[in-house]
Amino acid sequence: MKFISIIPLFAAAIAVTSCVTRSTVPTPQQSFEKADIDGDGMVSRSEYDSHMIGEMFVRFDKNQDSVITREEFLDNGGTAEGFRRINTSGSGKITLAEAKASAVVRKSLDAPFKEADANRDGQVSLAEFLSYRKNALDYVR
Ligand SMILES: [Ca+2]
Ligand SMILES: [Ca+2]
Ligand SMILES: [Ca+2]
Repeated sequence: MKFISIIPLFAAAIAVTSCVTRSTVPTPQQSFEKADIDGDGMVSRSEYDSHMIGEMFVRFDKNQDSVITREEFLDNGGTAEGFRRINTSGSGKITLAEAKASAVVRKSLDAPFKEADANRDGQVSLAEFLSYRKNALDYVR
């Protein structure tokens, strides 16, 4: 629970994407297909992590320079402590590689993944994904 409070928006990441006003907003099905990197029709935990972290990264990186500064991180509701823990290099900028390698970030996805994986088989199916996304949207609204 401690990890989740450090990066509050990660849990709602799936829902948030469709609220963003952009011409390229994917449908939930397109998001699922994008997340399913190996195309086997299921999103594994590592595919899920990769996809979510990528989505969140884009959202946090307001000026789109491919790094997240402390300011950008805090602007999105992150904490200074969270930033320090993810920015393991201490450079003051989080890269996508750093975010994906971060145990803190991955840990913060435990709860949303478990929630999405309704039948607990360790994979998220399209049906589970759509259902989770729908519930998450209601929750966010
Ligand atoms: Ca897959
Ligand atoms: Ca940036
Ligand atoms: Ca499942």
